Amino acid sequence: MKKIALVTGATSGIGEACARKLAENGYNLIITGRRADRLNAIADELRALGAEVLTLVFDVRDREAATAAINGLPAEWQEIDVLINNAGGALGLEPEYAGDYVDWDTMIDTNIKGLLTMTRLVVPGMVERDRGHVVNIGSVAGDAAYAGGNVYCATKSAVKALSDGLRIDVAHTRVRVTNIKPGLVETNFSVIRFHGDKDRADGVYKGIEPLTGKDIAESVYYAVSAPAHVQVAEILILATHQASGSVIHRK
Ligand code: NDP
Ligand code: 8X3
Repeated sequence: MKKIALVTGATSGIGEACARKLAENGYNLIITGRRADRLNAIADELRALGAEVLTLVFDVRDREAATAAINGLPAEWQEIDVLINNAGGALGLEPEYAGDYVDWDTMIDTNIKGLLTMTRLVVPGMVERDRGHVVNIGSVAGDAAYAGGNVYCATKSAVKALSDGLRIDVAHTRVRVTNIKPGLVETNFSVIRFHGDKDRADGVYKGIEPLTGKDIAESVYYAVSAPAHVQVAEILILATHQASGSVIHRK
């Protein structure tokens, strides 16, 4: 029987690449996001790779909708083997004393509370079955703050703490927990951070070859395909000319 992976935020970037990598490697996929049209298009692509696919359209900030989606899974989709908590992003790059309240709340509600909700809904089944793997998409931003990163960095530090905490709480089971911490990955991330300003977003990746969603998916797959007795706790993946969240050499 094929394993089942649930990927949140699979309509774009890293989540989409993870879904594709897992479909290529024999997983069936539950893919989630807010954009139904994108989810359906990606589902068709994954089916062409041989996967069975279920799409769930909900906002991870909406706890009721998330609960209804997971508790309402058809019987054959309930035993989730891999949960990839990927949905999230950054909004703004203002100094902490000048940030936007709505941007702050959106990041905290999505990157921390959304991830926690999904963990709370999916992990009890993993613990009961004594198998499963939670992959949280953290960030180099969670290791140290950078200028203007303040709240986004705080949410990714929280992802590290929540990954470490969960790993402790499931240590009596065969459930594994991995925190993947990418550096600069060219996706829709910066376009969203800068509220649709594509030129400013392009500037983030100028003069450096950034990572791709596919590069991150390779690391995710490395962790989930490791032998059952091996728990990859964390992976920090940077572009070659990036040394940390704030040290980036540009040509
Ligand atoms: P994208 O903007 O390309 O993708 C973000 C995904 O998250 C989309 O599929 C989006 O789907 C989903 N999403 C966002 N908000 C919500 C929500 N409230 N409910 C449900 N889904 C949501 O960015 P990335 O692929 O780069 O980002 C994915 C993750 O990787 C994020 O957690 C980000 O913080 C992290 N990351 C990114 C890095 C980068 O440099 N790009 C580096 C390190 C970490 P939809 O709009 O359909 O809801
Ligand atoms: C995304 C990477 O360095 O832009 O988490 O914050 S960074």
